[in-house]
Amino acid sequence: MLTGEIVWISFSTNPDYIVLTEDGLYKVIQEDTQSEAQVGEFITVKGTPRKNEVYATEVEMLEGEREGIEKAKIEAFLKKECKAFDFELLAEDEVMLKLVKPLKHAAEFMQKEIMRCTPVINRFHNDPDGATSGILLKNALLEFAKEKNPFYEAKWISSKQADSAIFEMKNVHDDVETAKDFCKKPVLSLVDHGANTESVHALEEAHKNGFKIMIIDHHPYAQEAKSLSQAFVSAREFGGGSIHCGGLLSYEFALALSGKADKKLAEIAMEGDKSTFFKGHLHETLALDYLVTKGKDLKKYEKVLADKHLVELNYLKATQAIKKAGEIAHENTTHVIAGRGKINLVYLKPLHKLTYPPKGTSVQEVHKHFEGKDYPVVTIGYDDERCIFRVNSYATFKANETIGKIRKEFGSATPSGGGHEKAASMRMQIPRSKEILERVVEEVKKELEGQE
Ligand SMILES: [Mn+2]
Repeated sequence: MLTGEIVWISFSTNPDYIVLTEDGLYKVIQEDTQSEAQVGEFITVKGTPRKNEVYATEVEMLEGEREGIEKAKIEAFLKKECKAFDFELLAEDEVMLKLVKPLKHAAEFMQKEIMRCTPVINRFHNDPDGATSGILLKNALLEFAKEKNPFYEAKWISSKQADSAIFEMKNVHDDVETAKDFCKKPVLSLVDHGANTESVHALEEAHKNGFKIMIIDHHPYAQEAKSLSQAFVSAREFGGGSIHCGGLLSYEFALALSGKADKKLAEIAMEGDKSTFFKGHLHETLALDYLVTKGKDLKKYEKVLADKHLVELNYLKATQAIKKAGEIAHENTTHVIAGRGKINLVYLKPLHKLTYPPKGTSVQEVHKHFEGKDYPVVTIGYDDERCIFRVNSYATFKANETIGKIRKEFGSATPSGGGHEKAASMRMQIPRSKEILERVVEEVKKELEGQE
């Protein structure tokens, strides 16, 4: 006899059940019975056991007090089975040390979901940091499943590449559709994106739709994003930031979840996000940077990363594309003299036809020739919708501060913007973009003229 909670039901006329009991998972095959139970209901089954399968001769539903007793036993079983591994920190500082607890909590949360056969939507940011995060997550979930849940299927994990660092309303609609393929709601895992204020609206919608949510991120975070999540790992919550990148956090999460993780993926992530925790140079990083703009297929990324020749091929394609973009950017650059300093204005529209590299890389291609100069240089890439700033080390100008000032002046005509002192960007709205750009240049000019 077997008693437990139904955690999975097959899509068939006389369905099989996967039942979570106080001593593990069993598949119940209905041969002589024809019950129609729901996920989350408790049953007692009589029948012939064969390994972890039972051929049912009798299925009885449990209710009330008996259900309560079984529920408590299963909770106790999950508590015993789902314990995060101790893990070493690849990069150790105060922020990472403080993240150990939320990482372990997130790992145990996911372990329990895997034990419950919950499908996972594994959404990741569309850059090398995000893509490696997505790979680390998926593999850790499958590794844990391999050890603990023989019924868990790889196809229950739906990996999806985001279009930005924002979890959007259209994503929720897509996830609601994905959920229809399963007998239960998947848990939503958002890595290297989704924690910011701009994502809150969609997170609320996902919550309303019954999704449990896990977020692992290092972008600026909103308190609401934390409140809406069952598990929330944010480097920003403990004073961290860009160097504590998604792939680094996902690597530690993977170790906590399954005891195993590929360190190289964390290194690619760190290089991709320019984390100072990693000093090396890997061709995989640029290859992946190129690949994420050409498709959205996590399996393809893994295939390329596992093959030296494919890495080189994609690295070369990326390098050539950057060189070409740099030439176009250079041809479309004008200069403004500002005291001892200089402003480079790169018109980005001619680059729109290129799907790779990102516009920031093209701006950097122009800017890099001025990096070591002994006078201040600010390079601004612009089109009707954005300004991208690069500031050389000599300049005391702070791009993020000027963006803040401009955004205060123009309000909703500059819907978003920010970044660092030396590299930042701002969105502009079309009817006023020319006027905004003129103000930006005026402001930068004043700052550079004020510097010796
Ligand atoms: Mn990142």
